[in-house]
Amino acid sequence: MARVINTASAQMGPISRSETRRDTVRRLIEMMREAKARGAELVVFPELAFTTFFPRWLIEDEAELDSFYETEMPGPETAPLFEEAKKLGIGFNVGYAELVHEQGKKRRYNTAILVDPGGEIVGKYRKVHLPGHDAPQPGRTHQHLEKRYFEPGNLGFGVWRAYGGVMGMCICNDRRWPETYRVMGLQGVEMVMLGYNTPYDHTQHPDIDSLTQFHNHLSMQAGAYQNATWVVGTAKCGVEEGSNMVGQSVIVSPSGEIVAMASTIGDEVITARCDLDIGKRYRETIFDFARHREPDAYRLIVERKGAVPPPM
Ligand code: CDT
Repeated sequence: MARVINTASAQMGPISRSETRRDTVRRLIEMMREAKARGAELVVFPELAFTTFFPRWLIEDEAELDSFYETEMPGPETAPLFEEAKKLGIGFNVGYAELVHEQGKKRRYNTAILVDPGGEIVGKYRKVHLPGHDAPQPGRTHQHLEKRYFEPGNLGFGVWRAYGGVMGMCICNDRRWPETYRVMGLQGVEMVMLGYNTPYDHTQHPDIDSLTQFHNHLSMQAGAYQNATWVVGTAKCGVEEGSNMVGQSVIVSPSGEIVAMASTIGDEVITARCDLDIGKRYRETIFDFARHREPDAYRLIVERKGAVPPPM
């Protein structure tokens, strides 16, 4: 019997700094309803989906900074999303800024969760690859201070048995790193869900930045194909507080092909019928890791430690 997850990616247009969580959650619920009406059982929302992308500013007042984080999930303002999911019988993946007290310290993470159609959290991931800087950079119109506002995630790249398959999560910049997908691929991942906030000016090198859309898709398509997994990538996009961010949210098949793509830079739901067994065709042939990978050879190269090859 085919193992199909009818999946939606719910792209968001900009969230202004003044928009309340109540309003943002309302937008998410509206897209969740549309996803359900179109037959989806799982909907993937963006990174940091409840607020504007606050790492673009230097925020020195701690109380103000804290106001962008969730201290509980669900909390009073996010609970309606969970309640609606339960009512509709649809699961979701969503990203948010997480503030917790761990080992006697205040800790901040860029986090995503997977929620089942009963409204229960079944998995949590904390972003590992944090881009940008820990201090403001002169001459930039928009900062990218993720290294200041978050610690690297301490939960690794786990996978979860849910939705009849093996599900994994990563967040935004993680999608550019082959290790992200491979660590989950080695655990048999069948669908990787991720959200992103990607400004067009993220490197400040115009020749690289003009390739932002290409690199966005290249990373996800390569990750999908090379690890025989579905990848669902959901943007927050459009011009948010003056920062122009890429859209083109996609659902990518284990073949590496894009099977659904957003065509606006606003709130938009796209859907696809994701047959998990498509991944098996690749996992049992060209990417049969057990038969074809050569971990010992990779280890030799890594242990040499230098980029310079040894003399002949
Ligand atoms: N949010 C996030 O990780 N964005 C990065 C671009 C910013 S780099 C300064 C990304 O890789 O899309």
